[in-house]
Amino acid sequence: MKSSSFLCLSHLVHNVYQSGCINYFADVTCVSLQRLLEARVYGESETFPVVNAFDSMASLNLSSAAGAGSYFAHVEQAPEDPILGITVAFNKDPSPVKVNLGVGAYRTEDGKPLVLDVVRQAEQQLISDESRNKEYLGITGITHFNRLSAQLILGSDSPAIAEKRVATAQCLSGTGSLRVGGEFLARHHSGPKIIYVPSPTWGNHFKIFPFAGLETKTYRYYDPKTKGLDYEGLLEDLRAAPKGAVVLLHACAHNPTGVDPSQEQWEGIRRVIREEKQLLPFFDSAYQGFASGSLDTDAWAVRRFVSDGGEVFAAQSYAKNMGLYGERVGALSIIVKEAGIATRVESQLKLVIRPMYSSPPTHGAAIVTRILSSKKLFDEWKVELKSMADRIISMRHELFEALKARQTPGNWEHILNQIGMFTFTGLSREQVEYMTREFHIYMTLDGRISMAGLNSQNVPQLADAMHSAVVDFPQSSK
Ligand code: KET
Repeated sequence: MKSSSFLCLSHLVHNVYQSGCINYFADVTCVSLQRLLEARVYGESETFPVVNAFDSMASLNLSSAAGAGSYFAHVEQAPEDPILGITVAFNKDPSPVKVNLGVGAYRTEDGKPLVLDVVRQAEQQLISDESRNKEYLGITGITHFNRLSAQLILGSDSPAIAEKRVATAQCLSGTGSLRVGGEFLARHHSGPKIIYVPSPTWGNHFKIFPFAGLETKTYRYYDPKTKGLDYEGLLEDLRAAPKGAVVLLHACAHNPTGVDPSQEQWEGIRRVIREEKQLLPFFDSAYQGFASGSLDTDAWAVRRFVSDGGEVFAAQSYAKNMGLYGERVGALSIIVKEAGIATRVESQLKLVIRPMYSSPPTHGAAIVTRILSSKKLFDEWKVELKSMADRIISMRHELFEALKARQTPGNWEHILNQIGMFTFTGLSREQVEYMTREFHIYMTLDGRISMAGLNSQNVPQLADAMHSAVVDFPQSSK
């Protein structure tokens, strides 16, 4: 690291401490800045583009900057997000046959975004309810929504809820729930402020947690050779983690691999986490109902960890399972040992949220509250959810059969075996780039495809593209 850069950051940290306006949060801000410094030390500037800006600040001479007196002439063009940037590239492509299999967003058989019928019904009810207003919500959102969300993930008969051991906050979808949970941990976890995430994982975890103030490390998860779980590697890495560290677990439908532990393997993981290392599990539940089509089956692992009486964090998203992507509705639940702790934890969550975005938006959470509190809507939702999950599963079969028909080299059984919205194809970056260039198939460079973007019309095009890529670049499949 350049020493001038270090001086500049130190100066910034000093200023943060000095400025009275954010003094309560000075520690956390400094943790984040500290992380930026570390990122620079470890050469992670690609992952942390903001660090580049700090570097440039070091050499900034305001009076003679080339940008005609701009304070921001040093700002570098940031790279697009590896997932959301795919949609940006897709939108720019004029081809009529282009297919977007990048972002995990459900599409109908006609390739259109879907607004669930239960969501439309709930919105109709909200519009005609004249008692509603546009006042601010409380800092942790709609109380009824929070209770229903905790019941959805933990089960309506959960002893933890009955014993008032759960603190829940309505947050900005799954991402916001992870971010708030991460910052709460950075401030209050009495164990090491380190979170272990699976390798690979949803890329945003590497940005959310360091900026929340947690050091982020990985544990082995996926074995490219077997295209399955590296169970032994996973256990070994968790056993090597410091006692009390946090472990991020995908509740179901692991993103990007589509590989979940079996119930027996979950038990083995739980024993290491609870009995051997007293680690703290943090579940990311972005796909409840999407993996198996059943809300209860997909919450099995979370409920198993809660049932042993230990502490659990759970971040829920309603983006996928209710199709409420842009409404940004989700919840963070923290399950602790006793009611008194839960009350105090909730009071501290408010101190995390208030300076971040003050309070969450109303509309999405009001929709969810209507659906979860009406037996009729809830039952209808389960049917719609199952039909989305089933359509994805049928696309797995269609793609598998299409590759078989083309006699595409390789074993493609994993397309059938993987779970949830994605298939981790094993295609290399070179193959993906070729498919985008030649066939207008848009997908993430790690070889992940969103099965939810497939339909009977575009499966043949994808199969042709995969076939050509594998034949033309045979050595590069992972
Ligand atoms: N966790 C996981 C594992 C996840 O895949 C996503 C979204 C989220 C959390 C956050 O979702 P939210 O919309 O904040 O509730 N994943 C898809 C979209 C994205 O990258 O934002 C994706 O992987 O395509």
